[in-house]
Amino acid sequence: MTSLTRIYSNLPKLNEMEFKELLLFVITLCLSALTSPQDSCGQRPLVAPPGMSRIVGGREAPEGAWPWQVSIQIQSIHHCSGTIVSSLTVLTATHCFHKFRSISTSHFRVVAGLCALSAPGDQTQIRSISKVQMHEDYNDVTSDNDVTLVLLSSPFAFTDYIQPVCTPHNVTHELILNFSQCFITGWGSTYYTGGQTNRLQEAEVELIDRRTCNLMTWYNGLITENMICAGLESGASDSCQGDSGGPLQCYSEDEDRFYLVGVTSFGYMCGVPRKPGVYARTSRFAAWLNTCQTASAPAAHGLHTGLISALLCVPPMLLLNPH
Ligand code: 4AZ
Repeated sequence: MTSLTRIYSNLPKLNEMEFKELLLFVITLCLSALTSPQDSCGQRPLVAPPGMSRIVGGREAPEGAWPWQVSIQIQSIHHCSGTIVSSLTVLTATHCFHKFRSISTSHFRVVAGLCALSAPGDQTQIRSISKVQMHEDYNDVTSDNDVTLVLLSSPFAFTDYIQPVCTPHNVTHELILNFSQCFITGWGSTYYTGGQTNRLQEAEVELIDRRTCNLMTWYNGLITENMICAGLESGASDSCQGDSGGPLQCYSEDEDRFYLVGVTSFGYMCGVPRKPGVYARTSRFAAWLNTCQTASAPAAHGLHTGLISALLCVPPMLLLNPH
């Protein structure tokens, strides 16, 4: 008698077909709960909506202000930032991993609920990485498609200090969200060639349209449709070395939520006039993100892919005719 059959026989009220359907339903529910974006996303339980606030040109972030921000570390040293998009997945930049392809993922870790890099506290959760899914079309010369999905070995438990961000469904959705304010955050330098900062910094930035950003005196055509520029023309607010992979997040007043609009990618030095930070535009990667998250679900659970596929793809004939 197989263990599955034993379970069936212990559930006299369910016939085989009903049991399989129930199992299928429960598995699908569990996998999607862990890897899909949450219904509750982009909200920060500890901090009020952004008021008149005005990295480079930033300030220390209040505790719990950016609960989706994580530090991706190599042997416990901050390497890049990332953003929690579901309890099991973190979005970051491909250039954070591309040069380190030969380093085993076991040397990396993802740290959430962190304010000071040197002082992880009671609110901090640390996870190892089970898979790094780099964008297949990443171009290390142009930085096009600079997005990578990091799959965690076990899920983050959401708290007031650890929450997922929302992601736009597509470019149209990004436009209709009509963002009122955007912020960049990170532990990167506060000036070009400077060191990391210990406490998380935040700075308000403006989204800059691609036509302006591609002007000859700005980036002269380097900005692809998969990128979005953000900063100030003066260069007074900018991301810098060490901020890579981190969030460009914008607040929707209508929805009272934050959306991940960009992933910190590159820029000409830091804080230079007409050379704003360049971010991978998340709305362009919504379909990729969905596919990746769905495809990674079985791996995330250390479950046998074949078993899961078999369960998820129970032949309809079998369901209709259990005997
Ligand atoms: C970097 O090296 C980097 N000013 C990130 C952002 C910017 C420049 C450099 C944008 O990680």
